Amino acid sequence: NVSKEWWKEAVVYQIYTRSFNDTNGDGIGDLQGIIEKADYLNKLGIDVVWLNPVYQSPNDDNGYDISDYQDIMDDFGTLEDWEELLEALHQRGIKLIMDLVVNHTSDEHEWFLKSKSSKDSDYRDYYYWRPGQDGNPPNNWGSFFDDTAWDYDEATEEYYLHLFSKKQPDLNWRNPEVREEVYEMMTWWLDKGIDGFRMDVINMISKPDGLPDGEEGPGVNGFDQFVNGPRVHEYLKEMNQEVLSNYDIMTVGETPGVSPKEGAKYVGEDRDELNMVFQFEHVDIDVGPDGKWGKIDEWQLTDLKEIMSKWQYEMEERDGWNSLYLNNHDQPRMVSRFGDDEEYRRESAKMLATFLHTLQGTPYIYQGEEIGMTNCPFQDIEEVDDIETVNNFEDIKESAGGYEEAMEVVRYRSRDHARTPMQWNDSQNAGFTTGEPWLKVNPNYTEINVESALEDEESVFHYYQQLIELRDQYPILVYGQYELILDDDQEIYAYTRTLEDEQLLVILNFFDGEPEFDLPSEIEFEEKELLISNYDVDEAESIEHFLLQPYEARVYKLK
Ligand code: TEU
Ligand code: CA
Repeated sequence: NVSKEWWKEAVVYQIYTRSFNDTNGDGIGDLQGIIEKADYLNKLGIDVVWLNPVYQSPNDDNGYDISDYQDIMDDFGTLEDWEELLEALHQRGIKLIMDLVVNHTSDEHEWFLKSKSSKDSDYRDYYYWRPGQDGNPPNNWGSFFDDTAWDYDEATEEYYLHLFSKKQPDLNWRNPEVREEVYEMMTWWLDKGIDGFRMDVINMISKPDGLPDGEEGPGVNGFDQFVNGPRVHEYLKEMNQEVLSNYDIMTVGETPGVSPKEGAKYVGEDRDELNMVFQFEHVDIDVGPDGKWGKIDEWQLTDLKEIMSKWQYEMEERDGWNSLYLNNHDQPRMVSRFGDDEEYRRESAKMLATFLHTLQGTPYIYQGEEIGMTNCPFQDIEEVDDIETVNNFEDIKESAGGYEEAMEVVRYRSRDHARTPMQWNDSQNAGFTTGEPWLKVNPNYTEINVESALEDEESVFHYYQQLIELRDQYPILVYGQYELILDDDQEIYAYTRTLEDEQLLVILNFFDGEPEFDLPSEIEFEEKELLISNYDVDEAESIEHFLLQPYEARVYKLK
């Protein structure tokens, strides 16, 4: 018996402001650009917008390096623009959640400038400063964007910790003053009327005593030490107590390296921490033994079923709630990765959308996903801006065995696939900007764009609209209990959802073959109703046994 909550019934739309819509011709998306598209968002039918960081930032990592938490990045506008955006969304019944990046700040944040100024500074202990060991860093931890997680400061002769770039020093959460500052800042935003937070790498905020060496690669060295650290739940309970519990909001924590069992500790109903986490198991499915930037791993549909089903079953069992996503600003485009971005782009985009919106959990749509945007054919590393791809490129070249081979990996995995400008129409720069776009526009914008999607009844956009409407209409889509069927099938992913005496049957062909579907005999019903499908289906047709078309998706309601 799952408890009812508005954030369980919501569909979230993620906006990467820099790439969404530019209104002043500087080539960078801005807050006015979102306001201009508020009716578009409303038309799609989404309930919540999640904004990637829009705070003051020197942009070493596109806003994930924050120099002032209580002001807006100049590129994006002003605090007044932000207030206007909040109102434009609220007027349309759309909620707004903000990105909370408090594992680290920018090295240009005044806390860090003070911290760095002297060993005796009152702010010294806001960050992790340690002496080296015989000229080497204090431990073996790696950074996601550099070899070592430590940078040496000549003036005070100590190293500071940065799990991401050296312009993103990690905050010291052991210091109660740091926690108080963070809670005050959160309260300031909540009092402005926002509806929640997405919390960046929130499971990395607690570092173990003594900062011991960790395991070496294939991923980032020391990962085992700094994720799900010893005091992380204590901090989140405190944050919940002091801040979150005072408001009717939603929270979603980004938690790399978390299993359902660990995940449930963050989101279990009686834990009083967060509402949901973004888990990474399914988006790491193609990460091989050499790590994220190594050789791309083959995966089977049964692997995906196993991961997703595990999360479906265990969240229900442990009174947690799933977040549902197949891409975001850090991941390649889902249709290129899990579907087919050529012949069956439209069909596979709809099939994957059906998948996301018919599982138990809250679906997150990443901008452009609703028109089936694809990965970008980057030819040259010069076309890529992302700090992660660029900083790792030397290593990628080495392990891939050459420049062209490395570009293959980039064309598969770079975060910039998600960050190319939103494709609004077929005019120059896809209607994103009248100036020079900050990042290359995907050349396929003449074909894939919002304007043509809105004109076409059969478009991916209209299919998303329909899926979102269905969730509003049928509580079983939100709350129904998931059960995998045809477990071993390598082409078809099928499941049922059950709520009281109702049942849904979801049938998804994940590939371009035409596999046979055989209805398991334990599924019994008298009447069936087709709720949605991505091909024309004869509704009278029996579903005991039939052939699926490439990337076909069907959802039936059974009685
Ligand atoms: O990402 C954290 C994270 O672990 C990864 O998903 C990251 O994108 C990287 O690809 C690891 O290989 C979050 C943000 O979503 C990301 O955009 C930021 O760069 C990062 O934290 C630092 O704030
Ligand atoms: Ca602009």
